[in-house]
Amino acid sequence: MSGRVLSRRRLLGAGALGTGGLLLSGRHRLNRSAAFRDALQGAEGLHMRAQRLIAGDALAREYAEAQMSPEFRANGNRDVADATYRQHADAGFAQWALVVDGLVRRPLALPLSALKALPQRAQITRHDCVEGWSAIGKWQGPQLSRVLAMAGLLPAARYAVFHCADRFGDTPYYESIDLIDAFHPQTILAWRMNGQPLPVAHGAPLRLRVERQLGYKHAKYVMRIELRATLAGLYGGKGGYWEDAGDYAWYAGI
Ligand SMILES: Nc1nc2c(c(=O)[nH]1)N[C@H]1C(S)=C(S)[C@@H](COP(=O)(O)O)O[C@H]1N2
Ligand SMILES: [Mo]
Repeated sequence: MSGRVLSRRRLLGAGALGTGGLLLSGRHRLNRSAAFRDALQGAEGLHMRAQRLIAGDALAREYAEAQMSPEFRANGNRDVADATYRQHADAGFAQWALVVDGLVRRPLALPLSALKALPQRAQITRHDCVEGWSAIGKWQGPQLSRVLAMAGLLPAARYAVFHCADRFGDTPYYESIDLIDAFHPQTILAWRMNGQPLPVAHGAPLRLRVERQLGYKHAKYVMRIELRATLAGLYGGKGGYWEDAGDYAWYAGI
């Protein structure tokens, strides 16, 4: 049995949601119900601890090529207005580099060529968006753990924060994960999707895949990874754009 046995749906129980409620309704609709919101917040800590206890290092399910979705929707921002980003995109990201900094021994600036030269992991997984759609796609890139090992974490590092090139209004998109997910074997920095270089709509040149969590955690347009001791003091302090703006859960394990 997998860790999915203790899914959020089960922990919340049919009582709070009605049978299949979480599956059939979009997150925005669910958010309107105060009862649902309370149930989610109350269950969240339990859910995270239970998944960590029981699933431990369990892998998200991986699929066969034949199961890949014919269409993979692009969601959220599908392009980036930032002038520096646009210049890099026009140049095929040849001059672009991923910054890794914060609580690390060796801050890095890794060009795409360096990320492609690292040992690669490819995985076919299902992406679940809280807006009510899923798609199965193939992702490839180095494991985040390799990049973090190159940078060398300082003892106080607790979170990896992904700073993105895009914004909603004035607010940049960002996301964060703890070190358990950062070092999970399926957590990769994907530069390839479905056998092609990552398209701009899906987060070129680099996006996070953190396969045991919901879609909004999978930061696209990752420009910088910052290692931090705390999420306090960063934007709204809740660890992600939607966590700050939309009351989404920081721990979005599925
Ligand atoms: N930088 C950035 N990352 C993002 C988003 C975004 O708008 N900007 N949207 C999130 C959401 S809600 C989802 S479902 C997925 C969508 O990824 P896709 O466009 O490859 O389908 O990206 C996530 N990561
Ligand atoms: Mo999403």
